[in-house]
Amino acid sequence: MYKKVLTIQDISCIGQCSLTVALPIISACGHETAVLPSAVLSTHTAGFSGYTFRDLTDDMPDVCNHWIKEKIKFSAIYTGYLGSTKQIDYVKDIIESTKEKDAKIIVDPAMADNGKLYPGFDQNFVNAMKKLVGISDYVVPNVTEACMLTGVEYKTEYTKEYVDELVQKLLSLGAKNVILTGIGYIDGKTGVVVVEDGKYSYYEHDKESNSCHGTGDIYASAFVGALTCGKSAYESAKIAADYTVLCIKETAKLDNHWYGAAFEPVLGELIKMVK
Ligand code: PXL
Repeated sequence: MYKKVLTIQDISCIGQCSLTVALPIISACGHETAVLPSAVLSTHTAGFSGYTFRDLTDDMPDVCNHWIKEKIKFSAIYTGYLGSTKQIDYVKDIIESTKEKDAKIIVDPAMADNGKLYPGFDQNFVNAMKKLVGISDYVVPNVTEACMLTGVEYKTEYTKEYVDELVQKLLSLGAKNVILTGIGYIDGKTGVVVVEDGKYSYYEHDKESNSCHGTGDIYASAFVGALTCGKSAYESAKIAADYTVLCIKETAKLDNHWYGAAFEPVLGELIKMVK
């Protein structure tokens, strides 16, 4: 069935992240993709300096009211990088007013990585994000984001018990299902922990030696695309992981492509995987 997905995240004009990744990936999976930019930046904030940042928080109530007037509804709503703490309340209102009855709400709490918040975010933003996570059907954090949301200490080496604590605390925030990315227990491997309807599974795969910026957005977008095709959370998490690995391998072929991942040349592979 032809589904309508709304994604709310920033436009980084340059940087292969957020909307410039989500829109092509979800479209390639066969879904109509509506966008609500949370902010417009000249580039993303990781590695560039002097970027512009146009916060679109104040436009959101009018956008929401217009969509309510037009009776616009979505079968899935996926949020990523948001522009301000105040905006998170508006995003919650938009979700409540525009979701179809059985719409899936996917929250990627895109705010941190490698133990640190992205520039411009603070504890108030984290606290507001906890509330958005609380209304999600699927939350898709990396380990850093999971730690910030749950107050658990960030570690780079950990046990299954540590991961279990993160998962339980994310569920107690109100998230119905958890997709925890970047979980590796042994050298050379990484993977994703999926807790769907209370059932745990783990998809482990080889860890690529190069890492790229923007892979979290590629991962979450492919997950949303596959999930909206009717795949289970585990299947969607696996497809998203396999696709992200292809993107990282593609990027490794390039010289000095440091700011994002070359996801476009392998979109055809994603289309085959979600069919
Ligand atoms: O990839 C996450 C992301 C999205 N949007 C902006 C960012 C980042 C990560 O740094 O800076 C603007």
